Amino acid sequence: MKKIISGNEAIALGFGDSGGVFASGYPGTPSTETLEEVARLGDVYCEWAPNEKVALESVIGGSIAGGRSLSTMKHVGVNVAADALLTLTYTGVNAGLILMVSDDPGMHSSQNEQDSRNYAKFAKVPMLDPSDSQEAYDMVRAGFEISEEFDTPLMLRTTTRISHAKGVVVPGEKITPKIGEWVKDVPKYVMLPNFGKLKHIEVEARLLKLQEFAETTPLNRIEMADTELGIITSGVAYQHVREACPNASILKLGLVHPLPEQKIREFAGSVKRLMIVEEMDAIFEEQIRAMGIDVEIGKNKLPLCGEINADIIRAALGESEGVVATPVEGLPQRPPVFCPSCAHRGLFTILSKLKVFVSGDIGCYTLGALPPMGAMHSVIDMGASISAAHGMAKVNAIAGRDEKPVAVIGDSTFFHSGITGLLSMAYNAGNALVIIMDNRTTGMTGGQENPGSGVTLQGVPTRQVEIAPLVKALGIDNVAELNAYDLKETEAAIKKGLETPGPYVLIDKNPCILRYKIRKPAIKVDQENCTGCRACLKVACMALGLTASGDKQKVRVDPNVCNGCGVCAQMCKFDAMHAIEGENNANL
Ligand SMILES: Cc1ncc(C[n+]2csc(CCOP(=O)(O)OP(=O)(O)O)c2C)c(N)n1
Repeated sequence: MKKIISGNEAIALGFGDSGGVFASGYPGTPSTETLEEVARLGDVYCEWAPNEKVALESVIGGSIAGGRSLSTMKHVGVNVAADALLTLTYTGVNAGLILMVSDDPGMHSSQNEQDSRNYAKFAKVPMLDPSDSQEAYDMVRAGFEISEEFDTPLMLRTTTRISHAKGVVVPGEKITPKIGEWVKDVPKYVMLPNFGKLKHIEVEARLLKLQEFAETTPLNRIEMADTELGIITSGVAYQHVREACPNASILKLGLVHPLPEQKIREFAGSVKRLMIVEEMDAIFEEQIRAMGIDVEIGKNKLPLCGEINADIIRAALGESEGVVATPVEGLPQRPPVFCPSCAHRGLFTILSKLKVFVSGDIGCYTLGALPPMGAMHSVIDMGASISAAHGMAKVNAIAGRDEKPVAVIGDSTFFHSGITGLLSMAYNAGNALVIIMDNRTTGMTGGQENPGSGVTLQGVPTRQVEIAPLVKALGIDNVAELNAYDLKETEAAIKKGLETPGPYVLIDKNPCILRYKIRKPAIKVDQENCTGCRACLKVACMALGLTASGDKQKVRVDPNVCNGCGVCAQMCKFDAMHAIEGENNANL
């Protein structure tokens, strides 16, 4: 039966239909919905891991135990899982293993713009790159077969447009899961140097076999048309090529590593001009040029950064001037902001006031870096807030500077990779204040469960990991609670943490209002008392605005947006903002 589904949904369905047994991943846009969809299938076991390395290692175990396994993550997640991947390529698999990785060209929702095709080359593993939802589905099914036939993990790469755009999928026949033998095979799975050396030779031989396979597999196909222009492409770029150059001949690569050299030579020899259209890095182009093939148009005309579209391709061919996006004058700026009544707002209001150096992390709280808060001064990768703050404190001490850094991290990020940084701070006698915003969810990626939320991906109640005892067990003596909705209390707690020598941890346990659907009555502004001083606007809440009142502009609250946290009211020195009677808005 035909379905109209996204690439992520198609991959989940393909996994279920391929007899998939075990899936594990960590949320990250644009990959997140894949595992959520696997959970919705209902008949396949899946789970959120605390980070991508754990996810990949868990599915390695699943494959060794004989079940077809899938791991899902965003591009930067592969950096976290790379240690496992780079040796998994040596051990190979028992049952098929697919690592799905979603790239984000254009950085719609990421801290960098990595091209995961580099990892396939680096790890010497096959990679498939679908161009629509049907291919995403089919490539999961083909991927398990390739993985098992060649005894290799396989990477399935999507980009944002493939993961999120919907298309028609006609599913194939469902395979009932067959769990294979759980075999003890020391030379295969124990990567001591002696076994590893032999395995490396096998990996190189496997790559040659995969190259032969690449020449004949229908995953790579030539669509011959006008021979004036030939284009080599893959993934979503194929769709843009079809739109921009409907008459061109195309070599569409589905298996993007390793490349089919003979097929590429044959194609290049049959067209007058050769163009390579690939988003981000010049991975095909470098390899094809190294084959001694003349490429007329590639990264000399196409961008290395951001997404490609049909206009950009036409411009590279000299058929149009290209479209330069010019911002429309006079539109109001709408930067991303904290949700109305998010607890992060109170915290950053105070951090901004105290003008401390904030070593930040990745999550909703990263918005604390934006104006008017401007209260986050470094953000690198998940978990870096704590370890970087530790390094800053050490150098500050050497330099004789008396300033203690503040690290801010969310619960999911703390579980992901903050724990080891804090362990180092305790062990190495560090001196930073660490604030853990434990909103009991992975907010930034849409509110996924995590080890602190008390529920699994499959909706089953489970052990809820408490952060305070964990922090104490890591060797931190000073651990206190914080209520970021109470500005005075927050300021006092932060000052105490800064004045106390050594590592100090504050934990805010206010739940995410969006994830837990917390609703409170709106704040009202007493127009008589409001002087229009705008102190309340410093909390950067989208429920607040200005309204003309006589010759003044006074503050108004949009009751449809306000969620009654009362943080703005605490900024008012003129008693002009009140919670609706009978409600204690400051304690959600
Ligand atoms: C290595 C890596 N994996 C995944 C992501 C995607 N991601 C961004 S923030 C985030 C977690 C945010 O949750 P939390 O720390 O609890 O903060 P919240 O958004 O709830 O405030 C995730 C999974 C990423 N940026 N990097």
